[in-house]
Amino acid sequence: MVRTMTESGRIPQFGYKDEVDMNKLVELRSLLKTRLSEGGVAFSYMPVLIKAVSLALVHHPVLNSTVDPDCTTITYRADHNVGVAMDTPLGLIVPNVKRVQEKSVYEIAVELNRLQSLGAAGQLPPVDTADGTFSLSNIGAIGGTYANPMLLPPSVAIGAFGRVKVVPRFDSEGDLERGHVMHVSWAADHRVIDGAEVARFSNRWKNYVENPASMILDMK
Ligand code: CAO
Repeated sequence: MVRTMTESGRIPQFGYKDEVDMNKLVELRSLLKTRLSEGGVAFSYMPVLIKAVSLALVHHPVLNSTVDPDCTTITYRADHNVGVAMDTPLGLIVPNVKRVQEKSVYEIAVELNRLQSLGAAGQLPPVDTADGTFSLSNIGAIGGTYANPMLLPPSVAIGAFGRVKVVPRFDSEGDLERGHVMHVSWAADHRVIDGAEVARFSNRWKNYVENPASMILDMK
């Protein structure tokens, strides 16, 4: 953490934050969670949030690139190896779900369960932490609303999720209703990615998350 975060602190980072309507995903998860738990698979919001990242990266591949330390070479990565920051007994570890672009949401859930069990036991092998191309930090699993995530070099983008909260919202008729809201905070390497690209990526990701049914149109 000392080495990686010191290196990260030298990179000019662009921050971008937004609010996400989680109503449909909360409903979808409660439907699928019971079914998956029968097969022993824990199903949180993360598998869907991770898949939505991959679907959005298809349209914004620069966010899935890596750069060398002096930022003279940028490599666009074909695989979406999405790292997930884990709070483990050994401290912060960021294993990654490999080739998310080829995986179903179910397969991502199974892989996340595997990584979480190994992380909790302090037994994550180096292969699971190597070669991440994008990172996510679900700090909302612990609490909080916003975070300023820091890049994990050589990757150039990271997102942090706050806690899903129940809040009062107005519907399209102007009537008050119960809403589920989550905040997302992105950071990107501003040497290679401009802010508008981060905003467009975030909008596309947010659209998938707010309308999870739309994801099936773009899944392979
Ligand atoms: N808002 C509301 N509920 C949340 C939530 C959020 N943002 N994130 C998780 N939950 C819920 C889950 O849905 C699950 O609910 P059920 O018990 O009803 O199924 C429960 O909290 C436990 O989830 P989890 O933590 O086991 O699973 P996850 O896939 O959501 O997250 C992991 C996995 C590894 C990301 C998380 O456990 C973790 O370690 N988070 C901390 C990350 C961290 O330390 N970030 C800082 C890095 S920089 O120092």
